[in-house]
Amino acid sequence: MAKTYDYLFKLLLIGDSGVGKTCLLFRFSEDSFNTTFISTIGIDFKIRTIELDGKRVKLQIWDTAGQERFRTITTAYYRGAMGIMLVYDICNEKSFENIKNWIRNIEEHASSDVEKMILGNKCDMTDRRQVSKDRGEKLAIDYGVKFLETSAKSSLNVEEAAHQWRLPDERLPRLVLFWWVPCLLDVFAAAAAVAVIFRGPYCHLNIPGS
Ligand SMILES: Nc1nc2c(ncn2[C@@H]2O[C@H](COP(=O)(O)OP(=O)(O)O)[C@@H](O)[C@H]2O)c(=O)[nH]1
Ligand SMILES: [Mg+2]
Repeated sequence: MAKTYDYLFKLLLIGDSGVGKTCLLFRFSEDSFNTTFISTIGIDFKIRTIELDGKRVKLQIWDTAGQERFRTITTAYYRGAMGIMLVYDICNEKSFENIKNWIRNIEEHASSDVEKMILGNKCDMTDRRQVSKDRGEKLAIDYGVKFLETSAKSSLNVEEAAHQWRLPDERLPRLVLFWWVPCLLDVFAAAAAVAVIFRGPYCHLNIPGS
């Protein structure tokens, strides 16, 4: 069967328990918000194909099965991830403070070039807000990552969050710039091998006193 996408992009949701990760996942994949199903079920991932820079990108979004409650997110969860959405709840100061700890956890377990984005969720609950948008933005600037305030309930910025990722191609120029280095090393190695085979080792050297 023909491939129906150009890229497969593995995204993860990370953050304290109760910040709305599972709701964001459902909002994004099924455009629904349901308050009853949540917390208990252990979903692995959901898939949706979107268009990004004219390419069909199959987003595979992984949600934790509640392991974050016990801080037992391991390397296995991070394996192969290209992007991580770090979520806090704007009505929960502690979940915001913990973003730093989650970033540390990512640095320990995930690949170093994984892209990150911070999401301040539940921004529909303005009357219960504890973390200002400015603080969220400042934290994201400190870590050099993107930032959005979202609401899985009202659906604000959920689509935007899914469309903010850079495709692997856009990271390519660095590779293209240095592709010739290994080629050059190969040429040197081949030349050395030819010299050794045809002339014998060191035969061209004039060793004084010999
Ligand atoms: N008002 C509001 N409530 C939300 C939002 N997202 C999630 N919730 C509620 O927050 C609670 C925890 O959500 P859940 O997705 O299970 O959080 P998780 O533990 O991070 O997966 C549930 O009661 C949701 O109904 C949101 O954007 N706005
Ligand atoms: Mg959950």
